[in-house]
Amino acid sequence: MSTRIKRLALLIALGAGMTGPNWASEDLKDVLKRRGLSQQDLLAAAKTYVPTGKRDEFIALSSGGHAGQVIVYGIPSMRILKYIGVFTPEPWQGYGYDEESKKILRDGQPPNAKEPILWGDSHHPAMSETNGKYDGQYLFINDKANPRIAVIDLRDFETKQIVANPIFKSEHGGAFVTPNTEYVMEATQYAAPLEPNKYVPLERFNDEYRGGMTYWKFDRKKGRIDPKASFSMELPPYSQDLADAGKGPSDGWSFVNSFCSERYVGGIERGRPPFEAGCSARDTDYLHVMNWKKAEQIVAAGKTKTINGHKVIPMDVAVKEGILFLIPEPKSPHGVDVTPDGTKIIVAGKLDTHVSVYSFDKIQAAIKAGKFEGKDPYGIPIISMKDALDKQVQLGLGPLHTQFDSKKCVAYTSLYVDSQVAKWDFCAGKVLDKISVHYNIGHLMTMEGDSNSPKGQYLVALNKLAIDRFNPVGPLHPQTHQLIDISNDKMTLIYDMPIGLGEPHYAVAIDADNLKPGIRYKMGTDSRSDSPHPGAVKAGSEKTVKKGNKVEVFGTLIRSHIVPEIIDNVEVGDEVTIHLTNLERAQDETHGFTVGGYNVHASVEPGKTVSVKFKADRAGVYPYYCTEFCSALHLEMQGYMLVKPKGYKDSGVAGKAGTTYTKADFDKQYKTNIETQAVIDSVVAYITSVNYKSFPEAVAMVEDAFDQAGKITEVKVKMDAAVKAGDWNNATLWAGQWWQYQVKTADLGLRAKTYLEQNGAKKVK
Ligand code: K7E
Ligand code: CUA
Repeated sequence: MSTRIKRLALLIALGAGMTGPNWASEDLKDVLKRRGLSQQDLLAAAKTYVPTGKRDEFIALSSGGHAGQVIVYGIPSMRILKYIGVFTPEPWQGYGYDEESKKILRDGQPPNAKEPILWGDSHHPAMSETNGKYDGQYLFINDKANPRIAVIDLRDFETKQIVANPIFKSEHGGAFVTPNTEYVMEATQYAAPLEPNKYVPLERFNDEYRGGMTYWKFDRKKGRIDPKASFSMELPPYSQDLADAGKGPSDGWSFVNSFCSERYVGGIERGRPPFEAGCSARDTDYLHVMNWKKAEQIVAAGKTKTINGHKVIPMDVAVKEGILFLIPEPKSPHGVDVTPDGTKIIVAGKLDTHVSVYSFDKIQAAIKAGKFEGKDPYGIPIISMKDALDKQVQLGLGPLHTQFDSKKCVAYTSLYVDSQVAKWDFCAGKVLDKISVHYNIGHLMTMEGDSNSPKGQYLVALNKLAIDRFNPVGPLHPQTHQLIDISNDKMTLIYDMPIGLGEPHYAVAIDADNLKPGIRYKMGTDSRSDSPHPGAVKAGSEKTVKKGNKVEVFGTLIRSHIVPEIIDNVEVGDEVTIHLTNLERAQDETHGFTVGGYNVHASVEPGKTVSVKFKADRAGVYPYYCTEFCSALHLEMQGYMLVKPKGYKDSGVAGKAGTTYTKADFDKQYKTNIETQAVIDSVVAYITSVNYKSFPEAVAMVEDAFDQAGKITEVKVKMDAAVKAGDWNNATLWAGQWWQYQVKTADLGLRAKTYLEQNGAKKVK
């Protein structure tokens, strides 16, 4: 380096206010050394790092476990994008704090629950499919503790519906979808009487406790589950576990594992060995094989019984109609996964070192030939294991779940006890590779791994224990998702992500290009019902209506004011409903709303209308405000609700205004406005000098800027009238409002300008 350039570099460094060690001059080698990183680490970082402003290839939707939420994150960066409120209130999104979302939680209350259930044990998300492929439209997820299935619309990532299972007391085998999302499957876990709130002593377990599989009919047009068109198949009290739907050649069939086919009822306190002993005594349990397409016809033919308003195919009918079969499987199995080509069903048993690969063709051949090894106590025909098995492959200790690669015959199985992932070939029946994970892996997930055409590339290990992986945060450790590169023969671990919500059992990941979320709602939409909101109003039509003891406010939100700003016709004991429409069209201009002390909160995204409702049961002064830092004058986005005591009489004493203004104040504000206009003009000049129309993001900002500027005319008319009347107070205030619109216009204009400069906008003539 020449002395001149060195001196120049020094000058620049000093100019930037830098003293001490010049970190900016650190090169890659220095950083590796300082941070103790290996070449391997560097490679992993390069594979996962997503530079600022760039986006991820895949979007994962993970169960939020006990938090009852869905966690959305990007792959390979593992950056968390959102938590979606599903089974539990989520304050940021106003989920459970506004009327529309409260209704969803209310409608999804289990029939045997009295108090509102405020948690969920969410396990398995499932992506909607069209012809066996992820279509990016809907996500379903189950709640094991309070048998429920939720529907999330991926246009806005909002929960639209929760359906409570009418007959189960516990479930696990959901949500799994059929290849065209005709049905969302939900299987029981712990058997119980199917009627709600019915007492049956454990002694009658075999006769009156039942398991089952519910087929929830999904109405694609409405984007909702149709409970009336849904049905269940009654199953023996065998603790049904995980399930999967057939695909390709096995489309129309469904499979569910079971454990405790011993039908043991426990009772340590009765001097009996515990469940764990009695439920794993036999060598085998049963894989249930069920024909849902035929079941559909049986339901249509009315061969069902009705329990709690829900259609159920009794076991004897299922047996008689030939839609229910059992196959022995190594004891206490867990995952059952249909291969992408639909020809094989892979079952992994926690207590067996093998995975069992069943052949769908062989199963069908046995059924056709009527070749059974016997019947279970409920008369269900049993296909022998040897007649149905394609092969067993020894993988390691505690195999649980299996996922698939884009490469033919390649599968990945989690090994819980070994804390490993096994990569293996289910056609050749051999192990290809193994990698250690940290620790005790449950589910694993490949990209679009449940579809008929998985994408390969990455695998996420969803581990049960973190132990020593992260900075300690007390006895309750974070949950961990580990990202593994599966694009080569050898698997490599490339990222550890702690998740501060537990326990995230399963996740699904979709190619980011297959998702097409919106950025705003049609003006006045109730997002939870996808319909026009009756409380929506346009700008200028805001009103407050009082009928008897009901006060209803039809308000709007836009940077940076709430209309109305004063709600003063409320008396103690009145029921207050506030509908708010966000008039913004700009991307990411969300406003929030709350009234202190009333446990209400709304997140109102552009175009949305939301209602909050409460009983004003205390007299007093209640400030309300916007809860999202939406603009420079966000803090001023405020108002007052005044709740009068019953029969309040005003003393008639007039108060004084906080500040009054003179002509000099007006002149000063006016001058400022003229100067601000010059700034706006220069920004406009820049924007129109480049090809901004080629940038949709910039176009949206420019449109929004013009929206804001467009409001100035009306304000100026009011200002002029005040000037004419010599009312300097109002003239100054209206001039101030004019300036507010200018500030917002300038803010957007500058944002658009920066965007254009950073994205290489070109000069036009
Ligand atoms: Cu294996 Cu609920 Cu799918 Cu957890 S379950 S691991
Ligand atoms: Cu709107 Cu802050």
